[in-house]
Amino acid sequence: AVVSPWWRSAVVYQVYPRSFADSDGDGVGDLRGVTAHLDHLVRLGVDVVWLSPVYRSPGADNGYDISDYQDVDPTFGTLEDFDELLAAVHARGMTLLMDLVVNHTSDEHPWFVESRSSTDNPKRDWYWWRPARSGYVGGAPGAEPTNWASFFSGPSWSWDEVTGEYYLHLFDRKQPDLNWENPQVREAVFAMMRWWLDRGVDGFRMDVINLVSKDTSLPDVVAGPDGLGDGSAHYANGPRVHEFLAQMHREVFAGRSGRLLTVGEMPGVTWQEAVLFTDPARREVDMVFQFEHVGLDHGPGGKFDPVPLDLRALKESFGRWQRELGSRGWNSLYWDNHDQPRVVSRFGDDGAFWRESAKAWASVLHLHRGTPYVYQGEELGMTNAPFADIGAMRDVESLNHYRRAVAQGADPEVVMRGLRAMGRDNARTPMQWDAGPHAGFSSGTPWLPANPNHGWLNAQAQYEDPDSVFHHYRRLVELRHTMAVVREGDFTMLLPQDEQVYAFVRALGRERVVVVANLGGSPRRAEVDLTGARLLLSSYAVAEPGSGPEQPGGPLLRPWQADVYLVV
Ligand code: ISL
Repeated sequence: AVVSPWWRSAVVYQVYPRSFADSDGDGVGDLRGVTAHLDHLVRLGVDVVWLSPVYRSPGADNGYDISDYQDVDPTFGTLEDFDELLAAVHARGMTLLMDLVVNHTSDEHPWFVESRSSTDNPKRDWYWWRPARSGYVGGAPGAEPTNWASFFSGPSWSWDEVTGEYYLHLFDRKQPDLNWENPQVREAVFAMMRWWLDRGVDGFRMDVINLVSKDTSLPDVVAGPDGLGDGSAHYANGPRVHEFLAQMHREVFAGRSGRLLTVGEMPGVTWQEAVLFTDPARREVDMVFQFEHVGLDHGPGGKFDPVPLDLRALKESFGRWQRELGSRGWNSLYWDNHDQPRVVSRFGDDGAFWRESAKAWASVLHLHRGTPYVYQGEELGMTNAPFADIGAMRDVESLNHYRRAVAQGADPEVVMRGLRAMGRDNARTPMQWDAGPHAGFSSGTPWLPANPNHGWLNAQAQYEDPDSVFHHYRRLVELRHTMAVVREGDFTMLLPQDEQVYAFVRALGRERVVVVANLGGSPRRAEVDLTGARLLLSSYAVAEPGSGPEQPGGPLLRPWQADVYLVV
């Protein structure tokens, strides 16, 4: 029999170090802060820590712009602090993933500094340099080599005066794209990865790794009114991406032992591609982060023009991924990360039903088949933050979007509404440890203020409350660790057309786990037969008399009531 990989029973916890815990009072979280709070993760029961970037960086995108891959940024500490953290993680029986950001570097990385210095230096071809569009003056509007929009607003090419050419940056202008066509680039990346594995890390979360292979003919795309369009058809899941990842696997991971894990972050990945990326026989990556479900509330104007979530669309999407990655491949499961607004504010109710809705969304996610990811603070039900105005925001994506949208005539208040709902800073306010100043995050002034709700919403309060969101997450982790049906069971969606109830069955042998979740603020009957079912976990602490599983026609669920049943 095939032994199933260890990570099928694992839960991963993402630490965003800038906002987790500040040990030295400079207002920015750091590695010693993470080490000091590892017992929070132990209490929760997670298996793996994914650490967002701590490498040397000018900080244009909070560390996703790296200027030295083999050092720690002084804001976060030193390599010695890193080794201490790694040892402390291992001592607690957990493993640690680094964030691997190799689609691009910082423009201050020595590779790019050299590359931009002349057209004939040995590293010129390590990045994407192109002359201005023919017939145009370099630097003039519309002279960019392609009309692709950057993820962070504006063109994805910037003009460089020194050598009179443009360089490609799918993200900010301070994040030039590496040219993976050049074998030396790949070798340099692989050598760096081996260096970290030799140091003891247990794998990588690979930033936008499905964008590394571009269509080298760099075609234009259909453009919007501002002359820019979505170029992703020419760089997402590109022609050589599988070849590159297979080479990475051979040159970096093959032959290494231990509890290794690789997860590729892949905007725009389809399930068909995901099967190929994660089929163990192909030796590329263990799992991928897909984006379908976090795009369902993006409106006609994009992510900052949100529309209400249609639950049927979510079920169609998740159901399809569960089915198609059922026998080959493996799913990652997430609502939150450092790029997404908080799930309880986004899809739940962060007012009257804060607790129940946070738990309901947690149960739905964690009982799917796949590896769940918990983003720091999600296990407390942390919410979006009240940003007064653009001056209170820090994220480069939000700032660029605001500047460009307002310059193009948008109403600033309308732009702010989109940013308040969807901006990435919502996920980046300090971790709420206790009710004290700055939520116990820092003794100094935090780089982004703590959410004012930390007076009642904090870890300390939740440890002591058996009915807390924290203990609910802890129980979900425990279910995965103790029940084979949660890890390996088949998945069947129920009631696909119901607009408010999310229900499904996991089955393994004679065991069935049935999840019945009312994801709305009004009572709702779920037409699910629960004869003989035993309640394992609910979003409500106390069952309402007569509301049990045995009701004819299925249970009548209270607002945001999500129940997990076992049928044997
Ligand atoms: O949030 C997004 C912008 O709308 C996403 O498209 C995001 O940029 C995309 O998921 C890629 O994210 C990763 O790479 C970015 C970095 O800013 C994100 O923090 C990182 O998770 C560039 O490195």
